[in-house]
Amino acid sequence: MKVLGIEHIGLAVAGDSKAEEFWRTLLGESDPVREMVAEQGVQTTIFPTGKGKIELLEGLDEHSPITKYLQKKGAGVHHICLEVNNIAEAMAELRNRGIDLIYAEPKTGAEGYLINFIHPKVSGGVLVELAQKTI
Ligand code: CMX
Repeated sequence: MKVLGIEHIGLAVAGDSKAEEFWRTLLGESDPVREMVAEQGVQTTIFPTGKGKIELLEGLDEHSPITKYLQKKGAGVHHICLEVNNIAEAMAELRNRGIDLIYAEPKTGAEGYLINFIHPKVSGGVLVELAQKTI
């Protein structure tokens, strides 16, 4: 398993928050990439930083993991995402080492990445996403 680096940090934000304006100002980026990922229940707004991205996440409905997170913990860091070169290999290797992933098979996330997650209960409190670039 090869970790290529931090792909992004996912931040849970409320739809009416000032978060986007803040990140636009801080990063000097007036045109972040927006994508709705219905399967994940999220609207994403992605800012490049040069090394790794900042991904703002809004919940699409009450079933969204982001809506649940905001209700429980409030706005803040929702997950960190590590880019791997081969997610199937990474999942097999982690399972051999006793680390379970949330999905049996990878799903397609924002920007076409193949993704899976390690539950915060397993990692010591942080939701960890693994992502493999496909495009
Ligand atoms: N970070 C840290 N802890 C978290 C957490 C997070 N992101 N999400 C939930 N938790 C904690 C809760 O606080 C709770 O802890 P306690 O038992 O101590 O109270 C526990 O985990 C269970 O919380 P829950 O609200 O019952 O949440 P679920 O177990 O139903 O779901 C999770 C948690 C991680 C399995 C679910 O959020 C999930 O499947 N996440 C993966 C998909 C996802 O998050 N998609 C959005 C991002 C997509 C993208 O980046 O494109």
